[in-house]
Amino acid sequence: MDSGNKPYDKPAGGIDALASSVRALRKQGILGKGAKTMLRANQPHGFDCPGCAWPDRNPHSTFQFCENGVKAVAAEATARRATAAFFAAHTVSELATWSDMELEDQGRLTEPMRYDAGSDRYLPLSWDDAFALIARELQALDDPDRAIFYTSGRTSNEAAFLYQLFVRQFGTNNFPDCSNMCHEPTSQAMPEQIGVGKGTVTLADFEQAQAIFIFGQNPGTNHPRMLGELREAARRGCRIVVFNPLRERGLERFADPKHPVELLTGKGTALASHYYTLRVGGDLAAVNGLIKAVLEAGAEDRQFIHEHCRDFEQLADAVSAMSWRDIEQGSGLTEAELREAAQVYIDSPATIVCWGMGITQHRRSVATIQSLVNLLLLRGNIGRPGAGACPVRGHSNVQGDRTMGINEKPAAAFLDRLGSEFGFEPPHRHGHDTIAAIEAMAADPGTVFIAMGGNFAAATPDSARTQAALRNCALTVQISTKLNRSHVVHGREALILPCLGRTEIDMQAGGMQAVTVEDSMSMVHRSAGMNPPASPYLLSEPVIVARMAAATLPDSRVPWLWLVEDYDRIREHIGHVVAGFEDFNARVCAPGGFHLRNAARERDWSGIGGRARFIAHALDPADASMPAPDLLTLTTIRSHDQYNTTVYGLRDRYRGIDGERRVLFIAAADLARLDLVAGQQVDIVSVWDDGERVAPSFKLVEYDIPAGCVAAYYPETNVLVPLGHHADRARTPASKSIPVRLRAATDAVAAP
Ligand SMILES: Nc1nc2c(c(=O)[nH]1)N[C@H]1C(S)=C(S)[C@@H](COP(=O)(O)OP(=O)(O)OC[C@H]3O[C@@H](n4cnc5c(=O)[nH]c(N)nc54)[C@H](O)[C@@H]3O)O[C@H]1N2
Ligand SMILES: Nc1nc2c(c(=O)[nH]1)N[C@H]1C(S)=C(S)[C@@H](COP(=O)(O)OP(=O)(O)OC[C@H]3O[C@@H](n4cnc5c(=O)[nH]c(N)nc54)[C@H](O)[C@@H]3O)O[C@H]1N2
Ligand SMILES: [Mo]
Repeated sequence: MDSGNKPYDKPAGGIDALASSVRALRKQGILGKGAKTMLRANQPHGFDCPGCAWPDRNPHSTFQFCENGVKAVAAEATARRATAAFFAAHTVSELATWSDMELEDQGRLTEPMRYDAGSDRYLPLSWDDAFALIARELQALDDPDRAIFYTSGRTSNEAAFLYQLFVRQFGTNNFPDCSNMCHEPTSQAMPEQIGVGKGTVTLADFEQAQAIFIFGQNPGTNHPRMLGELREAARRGCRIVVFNPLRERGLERFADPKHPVELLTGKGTALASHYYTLRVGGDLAAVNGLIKAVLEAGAEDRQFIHEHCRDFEQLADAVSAMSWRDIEQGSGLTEAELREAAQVYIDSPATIVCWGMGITQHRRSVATIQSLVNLLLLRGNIGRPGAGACPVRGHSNVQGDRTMGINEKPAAAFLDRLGSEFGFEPPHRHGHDTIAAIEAMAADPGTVFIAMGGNFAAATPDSARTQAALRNCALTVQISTKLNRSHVVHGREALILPCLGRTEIDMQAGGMQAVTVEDSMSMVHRSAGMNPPASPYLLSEPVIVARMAAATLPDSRVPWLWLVEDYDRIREHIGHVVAGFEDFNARVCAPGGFHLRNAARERDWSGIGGRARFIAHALDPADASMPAPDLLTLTTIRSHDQYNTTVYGLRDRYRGIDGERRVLFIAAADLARLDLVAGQQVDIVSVWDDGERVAPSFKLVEYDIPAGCVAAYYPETNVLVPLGHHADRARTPASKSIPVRLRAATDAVAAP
C-alpha cells in the first residue's frame, strides 16, 4: 500500500494500547496523577468514565483498562489551561483559523468569558454578569420559541432534569440534542414494534448469547470495554457475525491488556467468526436477505410469533416479493454469504443484535432498524436470556438525558407529571430538533442559542450553513469544559461558561455532591469526581442551570438555588416525575446502581396493544442503490484518536494512518476506474440538488473497502453533508452515505 498506510497486523489492544495510553497521559501533563485518576473510573465510589455509554462490569471488579477511556479522562483531567491570558493573546478571528485539535489542546477553560466585538477577543466577566446578560436576552424575546437549548450527552441526569424544567418554564420544547445526530432512528423505530426505545439486553445476556451480530459499529475504537465481553463470548464458542464495509481490527482480533499471556505473546483472541464487508448503506437489503433465508428455511419461531406478535403475514409477503438479485445488488453481498450468516442465526438458540452509527446515519435507518427488530422477533430473540436488541449508544449519559426529558417531542404524560409536580403548564408544541434548529437560527437573526456541552458548530451537518446560522444569532452561550469550534463561531453576543467535569469534586452548601447517569443497558448509577476543580471559578452544570433559571424567571416558584445545595433534592423531584425512578435517592446508593425496567425484556406488550409488531419495509429500487458511474458513496467515520469533534492526535492506529486526518479511503478498483492514484490529492465534492459542497485536499489511501464506497473522518467532512440529506422520519443527518464525486485538488489545504 502507498502513502504511509501500513495495515495493522497485530490484535487490537495489547501493548500498543498501553503505550498509547501512556502517551496520552504524558501529552496532558498528568502521567503520575493520571494513573490515580484512572483507577477511580467506573468504580463504585468513583466517577463514570466520560468515554462512552458501554456499561460497567461488576462494580467490585478490578479496574477495566480501556485505552480510549484513558484518553477521554486524560483530556478532561489535563494539566493544561486556557486562561484569560490566553484569550487576551489571541483574537477570535485568529483562533478561527486553528484546527479542532489545536483549539482543544489549550486545555481546560478557567473562567467565564464574554466576546468583545471591539477587540475581537473574549474578555473575562463575573458569573453574575453572565447570568444577567442571559436573562436580559431571553426576557427580551417576544416568543420563547426563538430560544434554542442544545444538549450533548455527557450532561448528568440532575443537570438535564433541571435544564428541561427551566426551559419548559421559560416556555419552549426547543431541545435539539446530540441524539438527533446519533441514535434518534433507534428511538423512533423500536417503540413502534416492541414498545420501548432502548436496548433490551444486559451484560448478563452477553454471557449467555450463542451468537452476537454486530452491524455498523466499531467497538475497538468507540467502546473498547465491549471487546472484553466479545473476547469472553468468542472463547466459549459464541459466534460473532459482523456486517461492516471496513475490516475493523478491533472486531477481528483482540489482546486483552489484562491478560498477561495475550499481552506477551501478542497473539490475542479471534473475535469475528464471520465478517461480511457489505456495501455502505447495504444493511436494509442485507437484513432482509437474512430474514428471507430464515423464512425460506421455515426456521421462524411459530409459537413465539403466534403468542406474541402481529403482522407476520405482511412481513412474510413483503420479503417473499424481494428478489435475491435485488438483495445482492442492494447489499453488495452474495446470496450464499447471506444464507451462511442466516444459518448461524438459525443455529443459535439465543442471539444478540448490536448496532451503531453505521446503521443510524442513513436515509433508510428507521426501516433498517425495524428490519433488525423483525429479524429478532422472527426467532423469539426478545425477552429471552442471552438474546435481544443492543443499540450501542455513544455519549456516556445520552440515554439518561432523554429519560430526564431532553426531548423536542416530549410525551404528554411526562409533561403532565412535570406540570403537576412544579405547578405550571408546560408547553405542548413540539420543538426544534438539530436540523430544524439550524434552519431556525439561519432564518431568525434574533435567536438565543444555549448549548449544554458539545460542539454544535463542528458536530452538525452542512458546516458552512450551520456556522452562518450560529453567526446569525443574537446570543450564543456555550457551557463547556474545553475550547472548541463553537466558541469561535458565535453570535453577536457570546459567552463561554466553563464547568466542572466528571473527574472533579463538586462541593456545594450541602457537602460533596454526586450526580447520576444511565448507561446503554439502562443501569442508573452514581458518579462522583475526586480531583480538585481545574480552576476555582468553575461551576457545576446543575448550578449553572439553576442560576440561569433564577436570573431569567424571577417569578418561578421553583427554589432553584436551594435545589442545587444538595442534589438529593433534585433527585427527589426526578423520583416523582420520571417513571421508573421512584425512591431514587435510596435505590441509586446500591453499588452499581439499579436497572430500569424494560417491558419488552419481560415480553410485556401492554403498552402497544398486547403484541409486538413486525413492520415490513420495501428495498430501494436497484437503480437508487447503485449510484451513477462516477458517483461514490462516502461514509464518515471516527479515527482511533478522537472523541467526536475532540481530536486527540493524528494516529488511526488500526487503519494504519499516522500524522494526518485529511485522507480518503478508496478501493483499488475505483482508483483504476477513475484514473486516480494512491497518494494523490483530491477535492471531495458532494452532489445534491441545491449545488455543490467541497471538502478540499484529501489524500487518497488505497484501502480494502467495497468498490463504489469511500470513507473519511468526521468532522472534517461535515461540510459535505447537505442539511436536507437525513433519515426519513428521524431526521438524523445521513452522514454515512453522502453521494460524492472526486476531482484533482485545486488548492492547498484550506483552513479547518
Ligand atoms: N474513542 C471514542 N469513543 C467514542 C466516540 C469517539 O468518537 N471516540 N464517540 C462516541 C459516540 S457519541 C458514539 S455515537 C459512538 C460511535 O461509535 P460507532 O457506532 O462505532 O461509530 P463510527 O465510528 O462512526 O462508525 C461505526 C462503524 O460503522 C461502519 N460503517 C460505516 N458505514 C456503514 C454502513 O453503511 N453499514 C455498516 N454496516 N457499517 C458502516 C464503519 O466502518 C465503522 O466501523 O462511540 C462513542 N464512543
Ligand atoms: N459527519 C458526521 N457527523 C457526526 C457524526 C458522524 O459519525 N459523522 N456523529 C454524530 C454523533 S453520533 C454525535 S453524538 C455528535 C456529537 O456532537 P457533540 O456532543 O455536540 O460533540 P462532542 O464533540 O462530543 O463535544 C465536545 C465538547 O464537549 C465539551 N465537553 C466535554 N465534556 C463536557 C462536560 O462534562 N460538560 C460540558 N458542559 N461540556 C463538556 C467540550 O467543550 C468539548 O469540546 O456528532 C455527530 N456528528
Ligand atoms: Mo453519538
